Amino acid sequence: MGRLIIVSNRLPITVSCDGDGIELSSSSGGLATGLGAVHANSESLWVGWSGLDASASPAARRALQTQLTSRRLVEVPLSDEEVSIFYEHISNGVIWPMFHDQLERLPDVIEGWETYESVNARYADMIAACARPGDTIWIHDYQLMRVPALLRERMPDVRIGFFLHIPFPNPEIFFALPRRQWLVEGLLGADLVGFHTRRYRGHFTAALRRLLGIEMKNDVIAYGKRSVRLGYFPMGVDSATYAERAADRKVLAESARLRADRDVCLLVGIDRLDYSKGLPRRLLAFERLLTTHPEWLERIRLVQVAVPSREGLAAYQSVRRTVEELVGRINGRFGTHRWTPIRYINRSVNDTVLSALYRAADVLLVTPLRDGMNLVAKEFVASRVDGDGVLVLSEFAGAADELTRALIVNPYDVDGMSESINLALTMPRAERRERMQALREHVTKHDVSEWSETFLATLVQ
Ligand code: GDG
Repeated sequence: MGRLIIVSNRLPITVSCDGDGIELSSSSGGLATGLGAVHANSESLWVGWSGLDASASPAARRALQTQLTSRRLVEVPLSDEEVSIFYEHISNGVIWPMFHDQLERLPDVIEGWETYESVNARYADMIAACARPGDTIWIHDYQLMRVPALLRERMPDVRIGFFLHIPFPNPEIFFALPRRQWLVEGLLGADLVGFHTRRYRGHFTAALRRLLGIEMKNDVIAYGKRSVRLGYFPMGVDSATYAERAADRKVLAESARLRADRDVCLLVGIDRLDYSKGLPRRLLAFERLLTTHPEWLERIRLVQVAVPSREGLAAYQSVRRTVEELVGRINGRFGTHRWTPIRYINRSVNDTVLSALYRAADVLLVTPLRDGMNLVAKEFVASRVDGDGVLVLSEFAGAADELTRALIVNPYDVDGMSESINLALTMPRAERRERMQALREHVTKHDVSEWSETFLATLVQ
């Protein structure tokens, strides 16, 4: 029986470097936590970049190596220039906005595809150096879309799966990308390409039809002498862990602190500070609510966690400025000496506070303009062991296909969102509980282990 080799741009760790010393902690992002259990419970290897600065001392590098080896992690080192071109410019500056339908954010001139290719080739080389016959390779996400084809050249017979964590755009948008065919051909080096939803797979098959004249039959396409399976696998969360944490003493104490003022209803938002997450319109909807429903003045509070992200890119600095201006304006306009409408937290919070926020919220706001899945929505549901709480969810998050008993909103419709928030705040208890029960049944049944097991079982079938 072969091993599993997981491949992602970043390894599931955060490295902090102090001179020659090194400290490793586990990352808490969706992909890292999602695959963490698979990695912990098997003989797998995990290949990726450590995030360690290229200027770290040789002693620090050696210390890192030892720690990585003990965790079965294999590093692909990247130079500063590669990080800047492959990761920041092409992956986050071109592919990310395009795949989230934000064509106007593309730079006028796109340069750096050669670096994307050469870095992807280095990942392929590293996998080929580690893999043994019979191993299964599972590659993740938009930074590594050329790796399946590059690895196939090096290892024609190895079993390769690829999962895209972000949406695949409508071909009308995707076709604007100068290197569209080359990227698609990169993915077709895999035996199985997986998406979060049926719709994203539909966009991909439409692109294949138009670019290569290929049709899918029974989830499979014929590509040269090989066949490639295309599937959709909605990612879940580790619902048992969230449920357990929600009942933890520390979490309950923190949640009680958040609810100290019993007359104030709590709205919560938790997002990376990314333009795709729809924060400005969410804040405008909150402002509109305070204007059109003044009965909520001094009776609601929004706690918004906005985790800093990709701060080197101008688009991210700009969304941060917009969000901070809006928070300042709304707090200045409506706040009183005893009440501040928005509590804005521009850093990540620890797991205890995260669970307490999920547990304490009357309403969770998940209103992205586009989101591959959105795990925050599912973590909230998994945390509501009390069976209460309302989820307001954007129709443009992949999660909306499954979480149909949430209050579904159009994140571009500020008025509509504000009315939906009012509806959420005034929803009768029986309806809240009935909706939450339906959501909980889904999220508990379709958890992250089901996701990884189904993907891997489809890959080896
Ligand atoms: C990409 C796709 C897709 C967030 N803030 C804190 C914190 N988090 C954790 C959440 C959650 C994860 O980060 C965020 O996952 P999302 O799914 O919401 O969003 P992306 O980061 O954009 O992820 C997305 C996902 O990949 C998986 O395929 O769903 O569509 O864009 O797990 O809990 N964790 C802690 N403190 C925070 O402040 N501890």
